Amino acid sequence: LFSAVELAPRDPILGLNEAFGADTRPDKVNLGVGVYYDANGHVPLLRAVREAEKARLEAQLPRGYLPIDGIALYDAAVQKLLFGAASPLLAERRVVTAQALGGTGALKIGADFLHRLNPSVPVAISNPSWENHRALFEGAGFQVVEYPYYDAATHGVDVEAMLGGLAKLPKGAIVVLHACCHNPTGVDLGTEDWKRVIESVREHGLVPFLDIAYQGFGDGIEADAIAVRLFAEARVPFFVASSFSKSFSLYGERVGALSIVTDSHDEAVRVQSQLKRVIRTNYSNPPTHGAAVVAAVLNHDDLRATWEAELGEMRERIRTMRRGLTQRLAAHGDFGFIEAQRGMFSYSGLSSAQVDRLRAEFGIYAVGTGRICVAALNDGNLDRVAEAIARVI
Ligand code: PLP
Ligand code: TYF
Repeated sequence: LFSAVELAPRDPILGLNEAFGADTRPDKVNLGVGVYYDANGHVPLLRAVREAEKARLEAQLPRGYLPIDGIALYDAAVQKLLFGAASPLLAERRVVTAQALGGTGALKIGADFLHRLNPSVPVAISNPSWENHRALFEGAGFQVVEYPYYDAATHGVDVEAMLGGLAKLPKGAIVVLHACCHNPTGVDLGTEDWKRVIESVREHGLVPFLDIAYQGFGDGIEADAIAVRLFAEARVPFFVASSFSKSFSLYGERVGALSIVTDSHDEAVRVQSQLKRVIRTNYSNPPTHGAAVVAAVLNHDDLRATWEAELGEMRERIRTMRRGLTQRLAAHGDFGFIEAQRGMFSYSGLSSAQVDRLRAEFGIYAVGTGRICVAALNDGNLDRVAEAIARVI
C-alpha cells in the first residue's frame, strides 16, 4: 500500500520551527513562524483568558457535543466583532456564522462549500500570499491562480496591477483577500483602494473570500475590520474566515469562524443548512474549550476590557519593535518600510542567500522569502538581530 508513497515537502514555515528546535545555540532567534511573543520571548497566556478559564474550571461543566456550527453565543460575538454590533446585516439575519477549527478550518469549510456550489471556477490568491492558501484551495479541488499584489520597488501594494489582475478573472472566480495585516508582506490596501477593489469585484461578478487572522494587530479592532465593513455595505455576497489564534493567543485551541454574507434571511437559512452538512462530513462538530473562553470574554464587560487592553499592548509592542529595527538599520539604508508595515510580519527584502547566512552564522531564523516575524523581536534580541542583518546585507 505505501511502497510508492513519496516523501511530502515540509511546510516551509512550520518546517523552520523544527530546525529551530534542533539548534543548540543559546542565543538563537526564531523570526520564522507567525506567533506573537511577549517582551520576555514567551507566547503569552492572556489575563482575560486565564480568568475566563478559571471560571469555567470551577463551574465543572459536563462535556456534551456542541451544535454542528458551534456555540451560538460565540458565533454571535464573532459577528459583532466583524460586522459591528449595529450592522443592518445582523439585524436582517443575513449572515451565517459557524465556529471553526481556527482560521485554517474556516477557510477549509468555506472552500469545501464553494466547491460544491461551483467546482470549475478558479481561486485567485495574492502574489505573494500565506503559504497555506494555495495548498488549501487546491486540496479542496480548485485551480489556484495569483493576482498581482506586492511591489518590491515601493515596499507597497501595486493597486493598479492588482485591479488589472482581478479584471482578467472569469465571472464567479473566488478572490482571497487579506482583510488586514497582510501575511507575508505587512502591506495593506487603504480605504480608497478597498473601494476600488469592491467595485471591480462587483463589476466582474467575483466571489470575495476575506481572510482576517490579525484583527486588532494593525490599528485596532474596529479599524482593522474596515474591509469587512466596506464589503458589507456593498451588498455583494462574500465569505469571511476569522481567527482568534493570534488576538487571544489561543493558537493550539483552534478557535476561528466562517461567516457567509447572503442576500436575504431566507438564503441564509438554506446556506446554513448546507454549510452544516459540510461540517458534519468533515469533523461533525467543533471543540468546546477555546470558543467557550472567547465567548465568555467577549460577552463580559470587564473581561472584554481586559482583553482589549492586552491586545492593545501586543499591537504597541510590535510597533515599538518595528521602530527599533528601522532605527538600528538606518545607517545601512532606508528601512522606514519596516516601521510603516502592519501586523506581525515584514517583508524585509532579504534574499534567500542572506536568510541562509542569518541562520548559519547567527542562529537567526527567517522564512526564505525574507519574511520576518517582527512580533518575535524583543529588547533582548533586537540589537543582535539588527547587527546580523547589517552584516549580511
Ligand atoms: N490566514 C492567514 C493569513 C494566516 O496568517 C493564518 C495564520 O496562522 C491563518 C489564516 C490561520 O490561522 P489559524 O492558526 O487560526 O488556523
Ligand atoms: O504564517 C505563519 O507563520 C502563521 C502560522 O501551515 C502558520 O500563519 C504557518 C504555516 C502553516 C500554518 C500556520
